[in-house]
Amino acid sequence: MKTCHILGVPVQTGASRKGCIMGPAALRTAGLPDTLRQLGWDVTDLGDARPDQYQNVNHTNPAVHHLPDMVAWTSSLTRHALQMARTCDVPVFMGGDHSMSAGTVAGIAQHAAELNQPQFVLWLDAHTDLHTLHTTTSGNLHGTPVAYFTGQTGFEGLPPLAAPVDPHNMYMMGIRSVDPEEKRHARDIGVTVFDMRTLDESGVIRPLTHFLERVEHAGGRLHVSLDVDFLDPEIAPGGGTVVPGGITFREAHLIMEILHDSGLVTSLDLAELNPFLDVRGKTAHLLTDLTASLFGRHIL
Ligand code: Z70
Ligand code: MN
Ligand code: MN
Ligand code: MN
Repeated sequence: MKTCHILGVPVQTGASRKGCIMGPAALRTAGLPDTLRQLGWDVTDLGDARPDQYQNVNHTNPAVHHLPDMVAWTSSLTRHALQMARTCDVPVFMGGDHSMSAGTVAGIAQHAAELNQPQFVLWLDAHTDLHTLHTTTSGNLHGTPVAYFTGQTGFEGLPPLAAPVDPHNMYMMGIRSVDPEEKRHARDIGVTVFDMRTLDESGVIRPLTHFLERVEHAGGRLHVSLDVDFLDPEIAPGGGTVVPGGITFREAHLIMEILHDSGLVTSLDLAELNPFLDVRGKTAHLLTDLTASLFGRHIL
């Protein structure tokens, strides 16, 4: 039986609106661990992680806020993710705002380096989250994890990375809100972005299949990071950032089913669920069902 360890990550200080702290509780209430058990997985819920001891860290960009929180969460989550990756088949991280991924991906990538396998990341989001501490104008640190774990400069005070993810192994889908500095950064470092125009023109299957063939060919490990705002706000109202024109219910399930069939996914983040903004648990249930599709639920 394949094993899955689940960790709650109640962090909300990376976002502008409070509420993601309740994300792990909402996903448990929606039945995520039991849903995966019913699909035949050996599931262990590790409970919620805590941030490490807070340090005094300041930054020259006055917009940046809650940097000590991100530092404390990143060091804690890097350790947790490494340990989980060593001890189970597929770690799942229930956030929490997307700043969580600075730590989860850093730890996951460290494990891939131990195994001498390349780490790939599929970033499912309306945003590229490619700011550094210097380029962010909102100061919301959930807009920075990708630049951090790909090893970009401009993260003074954050833990040094043991194994940065190669930007060439980083694919993004659903992108439809990118700040000017992030555009420059995405081009400069060579991240592959399938924006909404690309998905409208070619559908979701072709870009995804192309990506999965690359992962398979390279013998890579695959981390999937799912931000609630990847999905259209009509089907996923429980997110803090409303960006119209997102992925539909059917596209989202299809993506998860194709990912499952590939057999390549080795870890998962569920980020940015804000139960305070959700409507009768709709988004928590949708994330649970999408995770079920990723873990092998079939219609027939
Ligand atoms: C914008 C910023 C962001 C998520 C919003 C938005 C960042 N680029 N990320 N919601 N998940 O503020 O830096
Ligand atoms: Mn995000
Ligand atoms: Mn986003
Ligand atoms: Mn490369």
